[in-house]
Amino acid sequence: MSLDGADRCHDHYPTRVAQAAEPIARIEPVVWGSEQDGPLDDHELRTVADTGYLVRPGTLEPNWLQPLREELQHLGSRAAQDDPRIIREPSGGLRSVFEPHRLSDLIAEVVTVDTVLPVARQLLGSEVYIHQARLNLMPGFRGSGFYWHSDFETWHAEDGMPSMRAVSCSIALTENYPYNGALMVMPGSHQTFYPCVGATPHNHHEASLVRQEIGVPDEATLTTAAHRHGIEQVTGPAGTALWFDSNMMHGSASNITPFPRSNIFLVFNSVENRLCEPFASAAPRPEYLAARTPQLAESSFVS
Ligand code: 6CS
Ligand code: FE
Repeated sequence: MSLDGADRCHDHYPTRVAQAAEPIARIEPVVWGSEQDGPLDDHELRTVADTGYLVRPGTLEPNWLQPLREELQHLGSRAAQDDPRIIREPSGGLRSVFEPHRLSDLIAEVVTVDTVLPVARQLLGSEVYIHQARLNLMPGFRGSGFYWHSDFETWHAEDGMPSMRAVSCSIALTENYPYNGALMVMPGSHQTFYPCVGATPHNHHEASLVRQEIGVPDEATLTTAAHRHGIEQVTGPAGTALWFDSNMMHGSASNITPFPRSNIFLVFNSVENRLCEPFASAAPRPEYLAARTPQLAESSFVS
């Protein structure tokens, strides 16, 4: 379902409202393509539709992993101190690096491997482009977590993403144990949009990427959602990909173990779902957080 013209930018999911609002049932499909459109089989497609996520071990072969971990360290040490794409932990360590696919050819290659790009195209049922990419380092001892949130709520409110037709692919570069900050999801929560209370502060991303307090559901809503959907933790060896719907409620605990939980986080958006003006923010976020001018690359990949 792709809306043309003015309908395309109609706000179906009002959020950042003045007082608590009822949850809104999702109107879009979750999976837009079918079995013959890519590498996922019918069971995998149904898993994504029903739960909102899919774990695919072996997405990156072992020979990718050490070069990527070294690249991750190089990016962190090479980046200019005042580069806004570098997000640091309160302790000063590296937390995230945005636009890594533009800073590293090796990471740009990951985007187009046959276990990544074709899956995104199949799930979204169209050509795709990178809405946002980041490296999350979640270092040992000092990696602070990510509070519960729906990415789509932020991308809708602050980036102007009109519909739930985007999918995230988080590829583990280190082992994800239950105890080193592995992602937690609420299976099935992708079918409900939870409006959040509180107007978007000016330049919100300068705070929210370290600790998000606006654009997160209140504790009563999260309690109801957790009882309704349960909580699953996604663990697995390096090279495993977690695909999850843009509206999946997720979060991760802090990492006080010696074992880093680093991943490459790629967000694919459908070319049918290009950004409108923000639905609940005065100004769009910077290009490195939300691509507003995706270009066609030589690999016929829109990045
Ligand atoms: O604000 C964002 O776009 C980012 N924030 C989080 C916590 N997850 C999604 C995304 O990377
Ligand atoms: Fe997120």
